[in-house]
Amino acid sequence: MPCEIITLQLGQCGNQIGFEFWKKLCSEHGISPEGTLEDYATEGTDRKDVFFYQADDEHYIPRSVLLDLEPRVIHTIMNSPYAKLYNPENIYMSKQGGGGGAGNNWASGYSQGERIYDEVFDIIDREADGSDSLEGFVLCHSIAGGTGSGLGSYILERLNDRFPKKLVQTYSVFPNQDEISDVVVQPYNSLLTLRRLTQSADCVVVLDNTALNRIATDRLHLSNPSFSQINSLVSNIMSVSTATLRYPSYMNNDLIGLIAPLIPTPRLHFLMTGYTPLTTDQEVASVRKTTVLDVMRRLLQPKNMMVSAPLDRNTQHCYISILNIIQGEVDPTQVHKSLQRIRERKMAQFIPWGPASIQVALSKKSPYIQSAHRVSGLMLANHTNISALFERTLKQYDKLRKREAFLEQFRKENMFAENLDELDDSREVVQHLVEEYVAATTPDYLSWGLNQASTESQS
Ligand SMILES: Nc1nc2c(ncn2[C@@H]2O[C@H](COP(=O)(O)OP(=O)(O)OP(=O)(O)O)[C@@H](O)[C@H]2O)c(=O)[nH]1
Ligand SMILES: [Mg+2]
Repeated sequence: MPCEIITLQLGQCGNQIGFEFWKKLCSEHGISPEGTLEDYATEGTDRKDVFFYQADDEHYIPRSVLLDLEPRVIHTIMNSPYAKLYNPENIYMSKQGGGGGAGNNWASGYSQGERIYDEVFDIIDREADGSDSLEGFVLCHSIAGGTGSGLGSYILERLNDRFPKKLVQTYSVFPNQDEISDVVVQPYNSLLTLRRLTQSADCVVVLDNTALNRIATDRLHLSNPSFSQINSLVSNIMSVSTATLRYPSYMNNDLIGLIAPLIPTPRLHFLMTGYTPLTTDQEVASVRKTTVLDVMRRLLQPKNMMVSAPLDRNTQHCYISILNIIQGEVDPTQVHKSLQRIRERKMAQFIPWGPASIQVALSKKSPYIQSAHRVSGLMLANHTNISALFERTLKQYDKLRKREAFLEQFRKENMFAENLDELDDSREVVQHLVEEYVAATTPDYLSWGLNQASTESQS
């Protein structure tokens, strides 16, 4: 069962969410911040080797590469109790450009990628060679800044050339739309990154800062949530969505087994997530015994989805696929009954061109962590209205582009010096992606796809 995964964390956001992810994995697997096994964590049935490897002295090391074009965030990690966890050879902070980052400029991040290619891929190749059965890569980044977006785009392309048979999954943070950003070129950065996420990734888990902030404010009652509060929601999503790999049972125990059923056609590979119950849902715990049906029902409520796209049922938009990862004290016979109830009540609207089904994975969870809830669930959903996020980016992009605003910074880089074709091409790819999601709401989608394929091969 080949299922070793290398994590690449890029830029401020990528490294900050990566840091929280590793913290969480350590606590779930009983690994200390120095990488040694805690006394209470005698060899269990979990699979630590998916994300960690063991050094000669047996201590655990994350199969992780930390990259940034400025040193601040990685320095913070190196001054934390987890400093000794990481392999220092896997940390790359650029000295190019004075270590000043990519200044929120995709083009700068991308061209610095070209310059540091050898050094970065030395690390990635060594890590790949060191694993016994590498299944793929997980890349963590934001799409709106300069490093995670630009360097991230460059690395996605090169991973595809260099490891064409390996899976590439990303956890991609989309910017908060409710806050006035000081990054005026955000729509350019996002659009250019979305092109690579469409063309060079196998699966993108969308982490939407707009929705995460709203959930933290409205549901967790945090006023002005900090990144670290938001990131604890994120690390929860990341840990549960990898739980079936780390605590394997008979299904979904490798990355391909997890994502293939969710992604029936290659380009529609952007997933949204939902989680319940949130830690402050105490009302729930105190009024009844949570059941699988409760959890699955709540996962179908738009308010529990961590995405800022309307999911109401009065539109043409629908689910392409759903995987619910349920943890806790679950009676497996309840699963079947719950699915039946959901079907009878038509609680979820599915595509008209494929099997409409909710998959359920019952996952073990860490024996070392006390949970306040009997049953909890994470939903990974492929829903056509994820395209609302891309449409929003297109709209914002068009506004800027019409005024030719803030393009000087981009023109400084080779790629944009002569013309702006790269922007136009990216716009076309993203526009086409939106159209494909709309087509997926109709019964003719599969023949639409065939037509597209034949026009593409003619042109
Ligand atoms: N959820 C979350 N979002 C973050 C975090 N840090 C930054 N962001 C978001 O990421 C975007 C900015 O990207 P950064 O990751 O800071 O930029 P970078 O990749 O370091 O690129 P440069 O600094 O421009 O070189 C904004 O939309 C922020 O809201 C974080 O820790 N958590
Ligand atoms: Mg940065």
